[in-house]
Amino acid sequence: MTIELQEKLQDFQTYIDAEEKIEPGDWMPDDYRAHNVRQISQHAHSEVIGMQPEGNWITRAPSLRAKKILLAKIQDEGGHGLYLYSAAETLGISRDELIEQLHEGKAKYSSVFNYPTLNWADIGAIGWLVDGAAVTNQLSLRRTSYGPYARAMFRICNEESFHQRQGYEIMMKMANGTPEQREMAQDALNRWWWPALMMFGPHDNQSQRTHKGMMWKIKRASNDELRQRFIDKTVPQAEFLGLTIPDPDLRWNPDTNQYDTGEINWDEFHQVISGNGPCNRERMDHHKKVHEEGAWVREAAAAFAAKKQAQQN
Ligand code: FAQ
Repeated sequence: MTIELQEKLQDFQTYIDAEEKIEPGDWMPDDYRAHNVRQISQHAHSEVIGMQPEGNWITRAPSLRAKKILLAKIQDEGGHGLYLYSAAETLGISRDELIEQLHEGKAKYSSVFNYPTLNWADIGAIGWLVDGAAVTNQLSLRRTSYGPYARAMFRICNEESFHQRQGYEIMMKMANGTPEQREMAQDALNRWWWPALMMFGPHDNQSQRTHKGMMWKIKRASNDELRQRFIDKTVPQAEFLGLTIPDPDLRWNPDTNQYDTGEINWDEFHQVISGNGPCNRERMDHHKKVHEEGAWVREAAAAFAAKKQAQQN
């Protein structure tokens, strides 16, 4: 490494340590750029693929009110994907390349969206637990060091908090409904609890990306810290619903002032992120199909932009 590069890297770190934001035109190490492209694009893919499990229930929502709320929520998730793709594009990669990486399996999306939604209670559990986990992570990402990513997070967090509450409302209705509805709510919690905990990624001592992510303040809290924060706020919410968290080892630890939990099934996690979860193939096939069907929209938009550009010249 040349002395000039060493000095640039040091200045960059000093700038980050002073809590300054890195903006698209600023000099940045190649690894910093690549780390952000990877994380932001995987985040964007998660938002967009995450529309599928819930989209499955729009036509079967139990009331017009429920349908309107679910439609709005799913549209929000699509919007989050768009903000995030735009943030990634400021790092010099095109939307087409990002989608290609997803289709070729080079880019991941959150493991949690590879589980099926079997009934209406699952829509409540997704809002409560999946959006609840997402917002726990995203609140910390509002302080991420890359400016466009941090700004996208502010808006996204406001919407995710509403999503969490709409999910909790569904769970509340079902948990206080008929014995069958209550059983559905408990069953949904049983199926979504562990996948929600897996959203935070491997334990800190197994997470290869955490060190650099934290050094560059791209990540502002570690996987385990965020998971614990989520557990500590969600367990009392389950108690309020009168539902049981499906973890026989869960108990309050007065010494740490936190809940202790059982271990996540990491084999299952690795299976899901390597493409072998219950719905991986279905999610990706659907995305590819819809992407192909939408080719004419992209062509029309590109032709319109080119025509406008020609008129301006
Ligand atoms: N699923 O070394 P680490 C939402 C990968 S948004 C799949 O710990 P890092 C909204 C990881 O990418 C949910 N892959 O990595 C919504 C890395 O792979 P790579 C998404 C996972 O980056 C709600 C490898 O394992 N949120 O839900 C997972 O330091 C409802 C090693 O892991 C974000 O993306 C996983 N669970 O930490 C939408 C937030 N965990 O790239 C619709 C931004 C880990 O080396 C409905 N992302 N991996 O091939 C992050 O905060 C971080 O990237 C982590 C992972 C925490 C996900």
